[in-house]
Amino acid sequence: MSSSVDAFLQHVVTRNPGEPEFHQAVREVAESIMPVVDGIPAYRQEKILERLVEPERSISFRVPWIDDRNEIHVNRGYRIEMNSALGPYKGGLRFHASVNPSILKFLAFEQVFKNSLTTLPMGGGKGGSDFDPRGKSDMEVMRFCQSFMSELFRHIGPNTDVPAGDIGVGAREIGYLFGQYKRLRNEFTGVLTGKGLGWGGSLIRPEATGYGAVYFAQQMLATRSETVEGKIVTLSGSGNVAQYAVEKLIQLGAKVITLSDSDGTIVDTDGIDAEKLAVLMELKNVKRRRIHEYTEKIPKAQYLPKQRPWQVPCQLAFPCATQNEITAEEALTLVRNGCLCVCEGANMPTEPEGVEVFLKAKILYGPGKAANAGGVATSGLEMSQNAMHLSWPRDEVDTRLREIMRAIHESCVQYGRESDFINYVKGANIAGFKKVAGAMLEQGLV
Ligand code: NDP
Ligand code: 2IT
Repeated sequence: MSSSVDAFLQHVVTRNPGEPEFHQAVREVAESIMPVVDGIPAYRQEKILERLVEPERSISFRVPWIDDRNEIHVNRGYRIEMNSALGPYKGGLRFHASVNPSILKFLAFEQVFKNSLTTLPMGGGKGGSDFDPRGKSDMEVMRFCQSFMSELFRHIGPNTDVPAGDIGVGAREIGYLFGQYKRLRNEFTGVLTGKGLGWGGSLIRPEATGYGAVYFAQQMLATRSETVEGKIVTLSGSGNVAQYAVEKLIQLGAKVITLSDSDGTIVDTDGIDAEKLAVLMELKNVKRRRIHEYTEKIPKAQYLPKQRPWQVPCQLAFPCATQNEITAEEALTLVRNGCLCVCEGANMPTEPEGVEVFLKAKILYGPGKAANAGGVATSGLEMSQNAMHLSWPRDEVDTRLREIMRAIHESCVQYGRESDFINYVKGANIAGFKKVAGAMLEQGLV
C-alpha cells in the first residue's frame, strides 16, 4: 500500500475510533483512487478526500415505542447524510439489531460512489435503527416506524434526503413510514422510494437490486464470452435482493442451489425453480419465517445449520445477505471449486482479504457498489416518475435499469482495465469518485 494511503487511513482511524466497517470501506476506496488523487493537485489542495470521509450531517435520535404487552422499548435511530454533491441524499434505512454508526457510515460512504455510478442526480446517505423486526407483530412494527419517523421527518424531504429500504425495511415498513411522514408534514410527496404501486411506487423497484445484479453478471460474463445459462449458482440471503436475483437467474436458465439466512443454509441440488421460489416468497414475505422451513415444503433440500453457502461448488456466486459474509478462506474455496464469477448483491459482503483472493485469481468479481446499484438506480427512476406525476410501464423501467447496469459496467471497464483482466473494484471506485470529486470542486468549499 502506498504511504499516502497509509497516512490517510491513519487520519480516518484516529478521527473515527471503533468504526471498523467504516475504516474497511474507506481503505478499499482510498487504495483505488489514491493514484488519481496524487495526479490532480486540486484534489489535494481542496481536501477532497478529507471532506468525502466526513458526513455532511449525522443525526442520531431516541426511538421509544410500546410493544403489544404495553412494555416500553427504547431504540436508537440514525441518518447519515454523507454527501450531496450530486443531488439530494439518497440511500436506504436498515433495521437490524447490529446497526451502529460504523455500519451506517460504511453504507453511506459506499452509497456516495454507487449513486454516482448510476449517473442519476443522487447524493449519498444511509440510516436505520438497532430495532430488530424479527418476531414483531405488524402493529409493533407500525408503532416503531411511526416513532422513528416522528423524529426523522424534520430532516428529510423529496429535495433534501430520500430514504428507501435495506435489511429489515421492505414494502410494509416503507408504507408505515410514509403514512407518518404524510401526516406530520401534511403533504404527499416522493419523500421515500420503494412505495406501494398504488400510491407512487415504481414498477420493477422491488425486483431492481436482484435483477440489476444479474444484468451486471451478464455483462461481466460477456467479456469472457460466457453466459448465465446452464450455470450452477450459489447465493446467500433469502430476502428482497436474494429472491429477485433468483427469479432472474431462473428466467435466464441458471440453476440456483442455495439460499440462506443468519441461522443457516439450505442446499437444493435439484435447483430452485419458479414454483419453489413462490414457496420461499410466501414463507419469507407473508409468513415471515426462517429459511430452514423450506426443507419442510421441499424435503429433498438439505439444511446446514450455522453454515454459509460458499463451500458448495458453483460456477457463479451471488452474496445477497450482508457485509463481511465471505472470508479469505471461503473466497479460496470458491476459487478452488471453479467459481468464475462473484457478483455482489449485498453491500461489502467480501472481507478485504477475500477481495484480494478474487483479484489475484483474476475471476470476474463485481463489487457491490457497481453490481447492486440497480436498486438505488430504480429508486432514482421512482423519484423522476413522482416528480412528473406519472408512472412508466414495467418494460420501460426494466429497459432503463438494464441500460444503467450496462453503462455502469462500461464505466468499470473504462477505469478498471488492466493488462490481462478487468479490475472492477478499481474501475467502480475511480469512475464513482471522479464524478463526485468534480462536482465538489465546482461547488466550492462546503
Ligand atoms: P432483507 O432484509 O430483505 O434480507 C436480508 C437477508 O440477509 C435475510 O435473508 C437475512 O437473514 C440475511 N441477513 C441479514 N443480516 C445478516 C447477518 N448479519 N448475517 C447473515 N445473514 C444476514 O434485505 P435485502 O435483501 O434488502 O438486503 C440484503 C443486502 O443487499 C444488504 O447487504 C443490503 O444492504 C443490500 N442491498 C439492498 C438493496 C435493496 O434495494 N434492498 C439495494 C442494494 C443493496 P435473517 O432474516 O436471518 O436476518
Ligand atoms: O444499498 C442500497 O443501495 C439500498 N439499500 C437502496 C437505496 C435506495 O435508495 O433505493
